[in-house]
Amino acid sequence: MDCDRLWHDARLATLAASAPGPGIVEHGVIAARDGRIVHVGAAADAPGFNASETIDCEGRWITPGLIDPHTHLVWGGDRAAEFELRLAGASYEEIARAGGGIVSTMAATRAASEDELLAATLPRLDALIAEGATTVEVKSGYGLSLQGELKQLRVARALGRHRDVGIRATFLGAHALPPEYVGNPDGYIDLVCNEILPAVAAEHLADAVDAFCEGIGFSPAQVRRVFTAAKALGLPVKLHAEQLSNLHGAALAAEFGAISADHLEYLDDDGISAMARSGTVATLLPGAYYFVRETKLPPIEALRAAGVPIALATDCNPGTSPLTSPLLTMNMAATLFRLTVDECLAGVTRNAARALGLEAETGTLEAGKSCDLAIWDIERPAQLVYRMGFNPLHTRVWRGR
Ligand code: DI6
Ligand code: FE
Repeated sequence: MDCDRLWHDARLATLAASAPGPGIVEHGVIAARDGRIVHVGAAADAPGFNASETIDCEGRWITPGLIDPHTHLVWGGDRAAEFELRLAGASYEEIARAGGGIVSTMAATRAASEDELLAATLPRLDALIAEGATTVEVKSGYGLSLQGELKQLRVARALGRHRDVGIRATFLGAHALPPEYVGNPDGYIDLVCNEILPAVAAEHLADAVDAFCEGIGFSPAQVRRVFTAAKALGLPVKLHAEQLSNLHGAALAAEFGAISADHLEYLDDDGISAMARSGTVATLLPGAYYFVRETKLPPIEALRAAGVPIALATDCNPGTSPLTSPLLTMNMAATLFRLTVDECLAGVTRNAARALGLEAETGTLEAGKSCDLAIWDIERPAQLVYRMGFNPLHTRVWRGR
């Protein structure tokens, strides 16, 4: 078999859905051609290879490249002062209602140029990449105006030209109410649906549409309008649902065939059944749970019982999760949410791909998929979840390189 590159003497965690657990293959090989995996499996069963380049992995572990399926990576300014207010006793919701929070980041993001935003964002992206991320979702939602949202999404797209990483951009115009529309949230939703979203779609700046369904965000009726507009433009939807309260957002998302519903601490049984029926991924964000000192756990056992796939993401944002570590995200999911090691691994690979609608493209080590690999200096996969603040990445491969 002809190939460009062949990795051998590796231990594989393929994460293939057809295999039990993380799909372990001892003495494994992976062959790639034109950026795609053309063969993966045990060396003993492999065909003969004619490879341009052969890489001896010396027994290291290979997993799929990691996927961070929920970030707000592009923002201007900083919220460390708000963090100090919270340490002094103010709650996240109090700060938001007092005009801080998301709206303060909006002001700083509007004030920054595209180049400034790009320069502020690249170090955050680099931190994800340094831990083996090969695909990262990036949301808008700090512009909250036509020009502001377009600017943020253009920066998200530019990230993929400045780094070797897959970027999925998500339009989150319905993230918070901008000051111009205080008292008139439906007027802002008109702007989102009738002006911003069509402009975003015309420039192909978004791969999906999201909204923040919450008391301090938008109502289910308003989200429904955004989703209806997204569907009319052929864009898949996802939702920030049940983070701080239960507005039955997950069920609404499922009704629209959402690829994911995210956060979900206050998710109820009806929401779980609806997600199971629609195949909507539950994207859990333990960094936000930790950082806002939430105490209500997402209903992990019920999600498991219903067979809802669970993905994990950093939710990297300046207000509730200034986290740029997929590895620490896994550790938090295990420690705080009691996910197993296998669930954590699937959460940042196979299920994260599904949460982005990329399950045919990446997220597992299988022939036909993009050759996105993370090669680790570890003795067993549990070490990726177990340690805190330690990065055993040896090599990262994106699209075969
Ligand atoms: N939920 C969150 O946790 C972030 N956005 C959202 O809808 C918070 C964003 C921020 O505080 O800046
Ligand atoms: Fe978020």
